[in-house]
Amino acid sequence: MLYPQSNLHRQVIELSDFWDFRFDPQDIGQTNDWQIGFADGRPIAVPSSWNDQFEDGRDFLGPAWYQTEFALPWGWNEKRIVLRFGSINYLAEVWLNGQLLGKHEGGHLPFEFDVTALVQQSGNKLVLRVDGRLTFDSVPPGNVTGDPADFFPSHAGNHPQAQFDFFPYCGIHRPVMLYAISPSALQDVTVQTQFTGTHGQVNIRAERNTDIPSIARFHLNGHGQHSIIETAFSSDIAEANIDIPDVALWSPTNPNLYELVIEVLQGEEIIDSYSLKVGVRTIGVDGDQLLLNDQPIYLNGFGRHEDFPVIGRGYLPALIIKDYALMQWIGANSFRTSHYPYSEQMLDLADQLGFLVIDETPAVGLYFREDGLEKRRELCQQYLREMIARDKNHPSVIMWSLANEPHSTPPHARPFFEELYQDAKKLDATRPVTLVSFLGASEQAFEFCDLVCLNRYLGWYSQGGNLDEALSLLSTELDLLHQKFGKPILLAEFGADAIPGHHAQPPEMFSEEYQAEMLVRYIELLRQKPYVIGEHIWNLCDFKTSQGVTRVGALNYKGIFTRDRRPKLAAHRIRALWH
Ligand code: BDP
Repeated sequence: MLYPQSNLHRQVIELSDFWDFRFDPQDIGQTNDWQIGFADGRPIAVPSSWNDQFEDGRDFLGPAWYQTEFALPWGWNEKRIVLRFGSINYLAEVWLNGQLLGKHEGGHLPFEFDVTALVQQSGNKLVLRVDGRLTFDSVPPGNVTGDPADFFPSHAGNHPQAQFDFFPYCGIHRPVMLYAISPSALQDVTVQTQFTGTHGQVNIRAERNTDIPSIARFHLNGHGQHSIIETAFSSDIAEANIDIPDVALWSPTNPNLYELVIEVLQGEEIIDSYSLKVGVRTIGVDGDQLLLNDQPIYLNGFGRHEDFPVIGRGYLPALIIKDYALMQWIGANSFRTSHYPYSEQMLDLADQLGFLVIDETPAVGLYFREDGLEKRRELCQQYLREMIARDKNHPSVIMWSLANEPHSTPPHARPFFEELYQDAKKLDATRPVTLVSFLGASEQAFEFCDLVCLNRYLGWYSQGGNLDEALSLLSTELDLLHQKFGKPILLAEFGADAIPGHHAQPPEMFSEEYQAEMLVRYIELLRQKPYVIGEHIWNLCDFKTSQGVTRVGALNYKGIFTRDRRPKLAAHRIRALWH
């Protein structure tokens, strides 16, 4: 899926603004024809979560209604016009001028509709019904009833009820865009790269929805390279392999990017053009190592969240810049998009700044009771397809994560994830595929995943306050896991809550000293294990979650920065280790 862009042949406008909004607790909107337009709306900022914008409705998860009006810019006649939503949590239904365009389930991933036949020059009325309610068969799930053993550890008593530990923010979270392209424009581009010695190669596949005879012209520029290659479309596909005799590889220390421009020509006329940044790099697992450009790479970084006061999970460009500044200051080289795909801009900057990203689907807190399993399977497959379609061309994305902490002990969890693993490999054979688990040796998916990603909180949820015992257990477990699976291990989460300003010497739980000591001692241990390929601290920043007895102020305090991005003691200690 191509991110919209503006150039001589394409134009994009954003509909981000103040829209009209209504909560609909009795779910009467559809029967009262709100899809045509509704009265008594109040203003709301788009994009942003709705939860923290008002004095009422913080814990209300839906349904709710949005509406706005728009006119087309000058010159869009005879273009294909597409309406694109970057992320809506969780279920969106969309009407344009009273006509249903369609539905999309699942937040954090984009979807779009061709609106050419429905859109007018002016006075267009766009209406959305957004439902953030979590059900036992949604992914991620919420309001799961039944035997807690099926989904331990559970967040069942928390409010609002979700099967995961972050606030279930709802609403239109990323920009809404309207774009115009030629009816025979490019629909998709896939770039894969490889190299031998100093010789690089970029393989490009361009796709469109028509078989009108056309030529694709590929330009690749940068780092002394100026190539132009032309190939005729064979039906709807055109492919090119571009050689780079003296390649500037992409890596965290040298995030070299080339500029690829693809033009589509009908006769002499250029009818479309699309540009993309390309980083030439390879990634793979070999024995106990993770190899970037055939060299072992060690990941130091974080599990994170898209989360900030007032805006919730809404797109906030300055926050993206700030988080990269903090990660650069501390010396991180990587992060995981726990527990859902982050914005496209986050990945663009990872490409540019040289961060390695484990891209995770929204499948957090999955459980394996039979009821609803088919629906959960379809949603997981859909999310995986959508995530790979969106993110496949980013050099920064080095791995796909199928899920976080599924409750995957039942035997049928194995074929469930094996199928997803195969799907991921079919969609993209160039990246390792993993799953992040707390189960350890009993995680069935570790048998076929390319590497082991483990979450551990010894010294916190167990062995609380007793770091000597915690570290000794961790050491034994890591060795056993390595013996059993024979794969590299990433400690994908470890951490302790620290209330900012709370101190204790000797260190005690919840103090900044305890958090710092626990993280440093974990890292010292991990560095002694040759098969450990990385350490991802949980979490970069404190973040909002549902209310419950283990979450003071409805925050998870495992950040080594506060929610407003100030360092705790641990941040300074980790910086000394990572530089
Ligand atoms: C892990 C989860 C993460 C939680 C963390 C915690 O993967 O989402 O926030 O525990 O308890 O199990 O802090």
